[in-house]
Amino acid sequence: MMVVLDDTIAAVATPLFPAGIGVIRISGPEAIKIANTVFTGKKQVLECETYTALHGYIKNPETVETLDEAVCLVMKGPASYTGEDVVELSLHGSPLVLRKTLEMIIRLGARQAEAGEFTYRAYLNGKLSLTEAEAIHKLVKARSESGLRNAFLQMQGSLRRNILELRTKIQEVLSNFEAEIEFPAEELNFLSKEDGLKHIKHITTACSKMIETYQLGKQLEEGVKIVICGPPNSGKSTLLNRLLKDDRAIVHEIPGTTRDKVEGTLSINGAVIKIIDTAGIRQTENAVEKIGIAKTIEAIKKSNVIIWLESYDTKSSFKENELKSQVISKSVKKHSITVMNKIDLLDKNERKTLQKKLKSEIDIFISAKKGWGVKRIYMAIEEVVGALQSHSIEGTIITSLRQEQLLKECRKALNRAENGLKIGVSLEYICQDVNEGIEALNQLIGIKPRKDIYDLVFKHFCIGK
Ligand SMILES: Nc1nc2c(ncn2[C@@H]2O[C@H](COP(=O)(O)OP(=O)(O)OP(=O)(O)O)[C@@H](O)[C@H]2O)c(=O)[nH]1
Ligand SMILES: [Mg+2]
Repeated sequence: MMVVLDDTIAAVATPLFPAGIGVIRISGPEAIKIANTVFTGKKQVLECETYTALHGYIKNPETVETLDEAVCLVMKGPASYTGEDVVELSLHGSPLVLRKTLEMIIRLGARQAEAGEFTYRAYLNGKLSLTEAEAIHKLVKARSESGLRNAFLQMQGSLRRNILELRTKIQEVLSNFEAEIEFPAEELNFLSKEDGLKHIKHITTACSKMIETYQLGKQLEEGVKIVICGPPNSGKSTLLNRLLKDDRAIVHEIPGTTRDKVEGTLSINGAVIKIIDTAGIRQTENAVEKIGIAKTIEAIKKSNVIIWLESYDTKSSFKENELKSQVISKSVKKHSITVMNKIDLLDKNERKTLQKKLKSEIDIFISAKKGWGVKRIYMAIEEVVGALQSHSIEGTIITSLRQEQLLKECRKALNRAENGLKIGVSLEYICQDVNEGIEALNQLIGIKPRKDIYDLVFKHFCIGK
């Protein structure tokens, strides 16, 4: 996108559907003049002090027709969101009136803002860093409280601070190496090879830790995915309905009822949880069921937590036990909760014997039909989510693919430097690698950013942001 900062942009900043109020934002050198023409209050907009709100009316300057009652807020640059003169007109939220008013503003010389252009200008004018801009986008889009909290932390600059710290550490290593190249004969106290290696290792570990938080950030934002899987007829759909308190999935005594994935959303402690019911896993010749099972395996791969549900009456054949261990072993890095269902079919003594026998294999015994033990499943989910959330409180979490890729670039460059040091490559080459690491971090926080940064970061914003 071409950046012409001497033009004035405008957009409706609130969603275009009937609402209490709707806001039109104008930014640029002509913002105040244009607002003065469309808005008539007790005072001229031109005479307003910065950060004052005026009550008045939106009028068509050509026909003098009054369109709406409004409040006009004037914020003069540089102390405004974009750093330029900004006017926000709050109207009643009629989409038609908002659109007509915006059209007038555009006829008076403003240009329709592109998506994210206000924030892009704020960034170009040094009002916020790249990572803070990304955080604003996340904040507007956040669907869960944890996602919101993380976006807010990032907006306040915590990610930027962490990256800057990391960058300082790399720069220290670099300047040591450079000094050694410059003054090879001097008996100065440069970083020894061992210490250099130690520092680099430290930095790559920090990069890795941040990279790991990407998945976590995504989970908190999009929702933690929990898949219910297990043999056919074990009561998976019954459990889904029970957890959602809704008749979402078809329950039937015929094994192989569920073919497509059935999903529902829960909110536990402010986190969004997506629960997915899947086709029962077994060896089958039925073509449709086979597709269903393939979908189950796919869902397991994409999930964060699996609930393996079996029931004491679905006598697992040898093959199915094998399938179970395959599923569980595929999920070693995930949280898995193993559950035994239909204990209502047993009497008290049988139940006790079964629980004793399967103590090491099964985490929770339930009856999905009667609702017994289901609270313990909620508790287990709560525990997993709590663990995820505590991470987000402890440290900053990266939330965009762009951030993840640049951290990986940094780590890769430093790994090269590390290997080079180990095998005695000359320091000039090592410095090149270290420099590349620094460059990746520069890109991340927007120091000397690439030309396509608008496409990478701002394009995804909504218009008016
Ligand atoms: N007695 C008893 N029956 C249950 C329980 N849970 C489910 N059932 C019954 O078991 C049968 C299968 O239940 P579903 O929920 O459809 O099982 P599923 O695992 O989704 O089965 P598929 O979709 O075929 O893989 C139905 O007749 C349910 O009513 C339970 O806790 N106790
Ligand atoms: Mg089912």
